[in-house]
Amino acid sequence: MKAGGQQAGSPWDECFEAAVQLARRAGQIISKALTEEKRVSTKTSAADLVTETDRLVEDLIVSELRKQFPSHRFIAEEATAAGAKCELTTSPTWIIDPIDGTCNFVHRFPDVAVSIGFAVHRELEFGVVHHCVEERLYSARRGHGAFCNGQQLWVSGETDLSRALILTEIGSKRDPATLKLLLGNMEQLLLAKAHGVRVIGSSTLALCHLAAGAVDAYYQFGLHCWDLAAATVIVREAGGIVMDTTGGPLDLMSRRVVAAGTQKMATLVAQALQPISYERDDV
Ligand code: LIP
Repeated sequence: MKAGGQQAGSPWDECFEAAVQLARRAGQIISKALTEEKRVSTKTSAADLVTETDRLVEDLIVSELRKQFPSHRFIAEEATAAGAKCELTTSPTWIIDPIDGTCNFVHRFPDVAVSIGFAVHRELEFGVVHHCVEERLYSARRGHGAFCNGQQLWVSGETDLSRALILTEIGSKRDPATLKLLLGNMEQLLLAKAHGVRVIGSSTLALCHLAAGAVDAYYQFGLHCWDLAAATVIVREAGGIVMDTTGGPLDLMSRRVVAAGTQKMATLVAQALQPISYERDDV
């Protein structure tokens, strides 16, 4: 057995092992920096934050992977913010969020994670998410199951919205029209008598909670492909559904998602939502 409870023998073994090692190294840096003073800047809005640790960790992960896999391509959050093209081609591509939950990180709220996804021919092959403060390493490879610290994960089988616990995230836009839609969507789910709607500040970790069966559904408008790539493999390998908010197949660049333990729950949540528009990642 290799890291994360996976079997050996697939062409991307070496890449997967590199992702696990780097997620752990990055996690040590983030955990140490969590309680230290930070230099914080904003990106697309006053709520879209970045610190020197986001950039340091991204540089570490990308430079190490580039050395090992020089022909591979990269989509990484801070490089994209600095102007790099966000394009998913058929080439082997790493999709990296150095710190998912940067706002949490800035406030020392401990839900922060490193997220490393890997796609080939535009299909997600594996994902590694490291909740560094709690030392939980989530991982999944296509066709090999999903694991957290070696323990296999399974989604919840809940199909009734009135018994569901649902996670969502707020996203970076804060204009009145967006907030009205955002709160209206939560209201619809609460009117449908969902047990609760929660926000934890990390899309990646929200999806990992779904994979672990701790919540029944997750949805968001405004997230990015690097928030979603690794955790999508983890949810699917735990038996869950990850799809577009229209009910169609997931489009990694569309900045919207509904995920659930069952197709029925995913459909019910999707039907309750009013769309909130965000510019695609790949424009
Ligand atoms: C953030 C997410 C947050 C979500 C934002 C954003 P970052 O990622 O984790 O939960 O609401 O849309 O993408 O900036 O912390 O990596």
